[in-house]
Amino acid sequence: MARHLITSAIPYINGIKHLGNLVGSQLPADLFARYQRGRGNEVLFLCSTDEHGTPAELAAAKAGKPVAEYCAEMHEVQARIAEGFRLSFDHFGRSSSEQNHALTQHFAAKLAENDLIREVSETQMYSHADGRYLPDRYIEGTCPNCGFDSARGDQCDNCTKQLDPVDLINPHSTISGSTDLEMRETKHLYLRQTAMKDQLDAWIDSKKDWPVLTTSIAKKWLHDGDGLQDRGITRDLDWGVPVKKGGEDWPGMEGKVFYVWFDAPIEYIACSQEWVDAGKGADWERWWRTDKGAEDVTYTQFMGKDNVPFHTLSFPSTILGSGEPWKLVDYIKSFNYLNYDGGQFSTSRGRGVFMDQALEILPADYWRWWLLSHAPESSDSEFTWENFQQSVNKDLADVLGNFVSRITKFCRSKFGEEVPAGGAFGEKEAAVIAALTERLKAYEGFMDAIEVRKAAGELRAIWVIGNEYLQDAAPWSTFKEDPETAAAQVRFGLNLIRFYAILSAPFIPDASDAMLAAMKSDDRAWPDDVAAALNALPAGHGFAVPENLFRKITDEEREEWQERFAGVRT
Ligand code: B3M
Ligand code: ZN
Repeated sequence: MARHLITSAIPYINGIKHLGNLVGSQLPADLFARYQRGRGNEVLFLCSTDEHGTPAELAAAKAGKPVAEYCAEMHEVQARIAEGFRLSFDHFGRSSSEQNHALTQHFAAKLAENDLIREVSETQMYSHADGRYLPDRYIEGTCPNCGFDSARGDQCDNCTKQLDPVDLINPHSTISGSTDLEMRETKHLYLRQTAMKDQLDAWIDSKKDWPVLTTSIAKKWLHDGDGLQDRGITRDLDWGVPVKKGGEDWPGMEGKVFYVWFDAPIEYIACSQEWVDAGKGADWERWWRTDKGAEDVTYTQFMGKDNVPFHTLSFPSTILGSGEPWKLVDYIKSFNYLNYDGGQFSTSRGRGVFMDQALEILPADYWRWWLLSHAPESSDSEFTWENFQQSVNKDLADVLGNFVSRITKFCRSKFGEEVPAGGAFGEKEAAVIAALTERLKAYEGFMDAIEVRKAAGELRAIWVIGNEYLQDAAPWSTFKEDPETAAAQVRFGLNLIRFYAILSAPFIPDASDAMLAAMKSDDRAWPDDVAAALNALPAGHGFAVPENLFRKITDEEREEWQERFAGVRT
C-alpha cells in the first residue's frame, strides 16, 4: 500500500473564496486524495486557513471584530463551505494554532543556528493615525515619474515604475487616509536564501517529471534578473507568530511577528499535529520525518501559479536550511487562472461566483464536474454560463444520469427491483469489457499523473460506453423476443452503474454515493478486473430506482444567474 501526503495551498482567512481559488488548489487536491483512497492507498490530506498578515488584520477591523475572533469565525465559515463542496480533508487546521506557533519558532531557531538568518536595519513608514507600520501597498501618493496621483508604495500602476514609499510625493495611508507618516528605523530578520541557491537549483533540476508551469516559475526566480534574493521573514504587526528562537526571546525582535509567508507553509506540518491533537490521528511524524517512517511517503502539493515561488524556493529553504530530516515535497501540481465571463475573478472587486453562492444555486457535484473538467492546466481557462449549462446538461444529465435512470426504470418495470437472473453475457458485453479495460487504464494513468482534464475526458468516455451499449443492446426491444437475453443485458447495465459509482467518486462523490445506495452496495473496491467488477452484483440482489441524479439547467436559469452574477458582490 502506497502512502500519500497531500496538501492544498491554505486559503487566506479574509473572506470566502471564489471558484477560481477552489479549482486552483483545494478541489484538485481533493480529487487526488479521493482517487488515492479509492485505490486503497493510505492518504493524509491536509488543508488549513492562512490567518496571519495585514489583510487578516484589516478585514477584522472592517468587520469591527478583534482579529482572533474574526479568524475563529471565518475559519468555521470556510470549514462549512468546504464540507458543502465535499472537500475530504483529514483535517482543516488553522495557521494561528499553537502548534504552528511552536513549530515556526522552532524552524527559525534552527535556521539561526545554521547561520541562515541575518539582521537587517531598514526604514519603514509608520502611520501615527493607524498606530502601525504600513506595508508598501498600503501607502499611496503621487508618482515622481509620471505624476499619477494614486501610485502605490511599491509600484506605480500607471507607468509601472518600481517605487519605494519614500519616493512618493504627498504619501498617505490607504487605511485611514492620514498623511501623518514617519519613516522609522526598524530591524528585521532575513532568511539567507542566497546561501541556499545551489542546493535549490540542484533540487529543482532533479525534478524531471514536474509540470513545466512549476519548474519554469522556479527557474525564473532562481536565475532571472538579480536572481534569488534573501527574504525578510519578520514584520512589525500585532497579529501573527511572535518572533522567538524556539521558546527563547529574540533580542531586538520584541513586538514583531513572522511574515505570513514564513509561517503559512509550516502550517502544513503543524496541521498534522493539530490532526493528532484533535484525536483524529495517532502519529504525525511518520508522515513528515524521514527518520521516523516518512521515507516511503509520496508528498504532493496543489496550488495556483502565484504560490509556486514560495513552495519551490522559500519553503524548501526553510526545510533544507533546518538541517533536520523533514520530508520535502515530491511533486508540485500548479494551476493557471480561471477567468470569469470575459474578465477575471476578483476577491477585492467581488467579481465572479463565490463558493457559498455556488452552493446556493446547485449542489457540489455540478460545480466539481465543470471545474475539474475545465481545470486551467495548460493555460488559463474561462467560466461562462453557457459552457457550464452545456457541460452539466450533456455530460451529467444526458450521459450519466440518463443511463442510470433508463436501466433502473426499465428493470423495475419488467423484472422488478432485483437484479434479474437468466441469460448470459455475450459478444456485445465482451466488447464493452474490452473497451472499458482500455479506458480504465488510461483513466488511471491520467489520475496517477494528475492530468485532471484528461482524466475527466476518460471518465466521460467511460460513461458514454454505457450509453452506447444500452442503445445498441436495446433490452426494451430484445425483451419482446428474448427475455432471457434482455435479463442479462439489464444485469450488465446494473453492474455498470456500480462500476461507474466507484470510478466517478473522486469527481462527483454525492452522485457516486447515490448510485451505490441505489445498487444497495457498499463495496467500493477499485476494479482491478473489469469483467469481475461487472459480475459483482449477482442475480437476486436488490436495488432501487434512484431519484434523478442530475437535473438540467434551463435557459431561464442560465440567464437569471448570468444577470445575478454580472455585478459586484458587496
Ligand atoms: N494563502 C495564498 C493563496 O491563498 C496563500 C497560500 C498559502 S500556502 C502555504 O493563494
Ligand atoms: Zn508613474
